[in-house]
Amino acid sequence: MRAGDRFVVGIEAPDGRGDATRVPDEGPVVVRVRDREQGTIVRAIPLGTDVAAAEDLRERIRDDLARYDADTFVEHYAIDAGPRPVARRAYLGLGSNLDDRAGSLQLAVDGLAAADGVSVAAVSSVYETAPVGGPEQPDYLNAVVAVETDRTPRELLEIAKRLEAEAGRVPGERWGPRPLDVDVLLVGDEDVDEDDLVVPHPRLYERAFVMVPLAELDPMLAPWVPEGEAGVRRSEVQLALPQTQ
Ligand code: GSY
Repeated sequence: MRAGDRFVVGIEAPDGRGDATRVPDEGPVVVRVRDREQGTIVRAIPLGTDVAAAEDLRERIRDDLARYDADTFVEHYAIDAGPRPVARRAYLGLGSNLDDRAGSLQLAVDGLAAADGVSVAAVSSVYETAPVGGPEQPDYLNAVVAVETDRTPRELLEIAKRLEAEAGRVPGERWGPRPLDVDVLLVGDEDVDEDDLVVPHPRLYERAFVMVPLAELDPMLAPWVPEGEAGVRRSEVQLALPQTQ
């Protein structure tokens, strides 16, 4: 959980110098901290008419967002961040085509199970799949994991990025070979459309290497499943469902 990703800070002032319109009850100039995912105001600090003080405060809060973890920030600013979303089912796609492919997929499953607010509900079979897109590269092992989670899509993305880094992935060519890829495919019925995060995953329905394992976990989610689709065949590798989570 990174504080900077969960809150946004803005000034609301009557003369057009702020980020949004004024709310009359709270005075002319107000610094507001919003929950980034939900857009709700979690703290409003009225500053009278002092726009310069509001700008200073906004900068200080932004610095603290970058400096503190979310829990410290919430405590420091006496923020009521509201209830966590209820747990819902999410699906993550796993892929590996470098080094110890099976080991990397298992590392991802274990890492998901160990993450706060995530429990692994089911793991699909593992498939040996021909690479789609990118340069010439080795075949992939692919699987899909179902989790129960109260994490937001962005928090799941952060966990995914952390697991990829732990498996030795370094930023490289787009679509190029990688020891581990963890894609956030679906999170309940949430829709997210941000620069670096789109859920449902934008290429979900085009990719047999995702649809085939996803159909195994929930056939309703995979309306077309290319039985025996070229390039996707079941592997002998089996992933273990973590025992303690
Ligand atoms: O998007 C995931 C990485 N990736 C894969 C993959 O996981 N499997 C196959 N078969 N092809 C892929 N091309 C890319 S990029």
